[in-house]
Amino acid sequence: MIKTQKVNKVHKAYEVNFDGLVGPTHNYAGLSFGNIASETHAQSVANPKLAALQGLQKMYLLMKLGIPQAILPPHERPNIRMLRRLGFTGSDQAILQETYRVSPLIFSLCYSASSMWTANAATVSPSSDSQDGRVHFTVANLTSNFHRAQEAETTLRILQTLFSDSRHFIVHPSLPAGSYFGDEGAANHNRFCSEYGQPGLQLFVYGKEGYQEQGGYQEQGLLPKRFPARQTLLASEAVARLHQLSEHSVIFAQQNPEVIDLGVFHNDVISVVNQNVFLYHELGFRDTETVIKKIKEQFSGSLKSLQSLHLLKITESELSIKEAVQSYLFNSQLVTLKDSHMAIIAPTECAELKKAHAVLNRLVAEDNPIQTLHFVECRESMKNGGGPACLRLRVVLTEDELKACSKSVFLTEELYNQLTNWVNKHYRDRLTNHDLLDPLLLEESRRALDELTQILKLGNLYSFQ
Ligand code: SUG
Repeated sequence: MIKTQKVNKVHKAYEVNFDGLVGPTHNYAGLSFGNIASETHAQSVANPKLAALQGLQKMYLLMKLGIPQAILPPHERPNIRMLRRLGFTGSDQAILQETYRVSPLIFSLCYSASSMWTANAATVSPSSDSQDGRVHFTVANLTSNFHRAQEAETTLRILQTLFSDSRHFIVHPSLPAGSYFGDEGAANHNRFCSEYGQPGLQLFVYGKEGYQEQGGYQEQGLLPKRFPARQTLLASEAVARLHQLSEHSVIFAQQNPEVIDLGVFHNDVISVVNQNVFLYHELGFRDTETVIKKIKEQFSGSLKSLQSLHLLKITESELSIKEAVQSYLFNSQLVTLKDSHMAIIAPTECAELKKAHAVLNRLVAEDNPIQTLHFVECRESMKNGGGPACLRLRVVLTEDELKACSKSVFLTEELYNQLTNWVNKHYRDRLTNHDLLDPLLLEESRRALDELTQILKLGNLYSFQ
């Protein structure tokens, strides 16, 4: 990492949300060990049409609030290319049949629509923070779960397509595979700043160091005992180096292993930052007080920020970790509106849990920048453990960078209507695990994705094209 801090010129910048569009094979396969919602809803009936529409409605709300909103397309599923790599041969349909015969598990992994959770697509650092003055992306390798690890290749291609201007952007391929460098992207990364275009302080949160699988670490309370820790410190450090961040503007903090064991598989299930506001749970980190102390020192020290920092702590008695996982309160989106007030976009599950609703009401009533509360319905995604914040990748862009990236994926009223019609035309409203065996699903999905690349003007993005 870089020892000195280069001062980049400050430009006005915007935070753009790149939401993952839910793909036509959205289903509940119970693939994520340690993600309680995924396990609980395994084998239930999914509604891909509703899932995609709920995602689009959330994007529409954000756009209407005046926040730039863009879209990342779904990945091609079933992933026939991957099945060929795994040794299956023949026609596409023959490959699917043979895969199911040999391993229903591999079959189901290759149908997962998990690319919708774009908070796991990559880690992003704005140009104001990087030594070379460019926006850096590192694609997440998602090595903890195969159904997610297969996303990296396509994510790289999509980001390189959208951010192709190398004067402004650099997209790094995912870190090497293997347990040492497990990287889950922006879900374990937060950024403090005064204004988006000002240099920021980046908080990288990890679950384990990377080499602690054996040797009594669990007994010492350094590793979770029940569920896996997905993000490693080694990976977070590598991303900070790749992004050319100054060592004064980063903090590495360990998640509390006990909360991972309660279902907090990513840090964005237990904290969220926007600019100078940090909403966190007192038990979220292994040593929360030290983390807060460091944030305070570095926010006023290296950022030289004159703005006050709002540290909004939620205690265990106000909302337990279990209730946080149930309601996904911390997976709300915290966004800055035009008048520099903030809004909190929470999942409707928070309105249904009295204690979560009370926390949100308190936050809005108190003296801090959060002034409005919106509930969004994303139940289809929530049932797989993906709340509002999981569905979006935040990218801070200056005016020049906005001009340099692909505009065709930015949501407008017209694009919203086009995509809504497109979903209604192509998506099923009921999908069971058994339905994945239907040979027509492959054709339907390809037809949908082919049309989508035309709507979004993405060229031939998919391998079947
Ligand atoms: O990686 N669920 C995803 C949810 C990702 C949530 N993202 C963030 N917290 N940012 C995961 O566990 C479940 C798929 C299934 O079971 O079919 C799944 O992959």
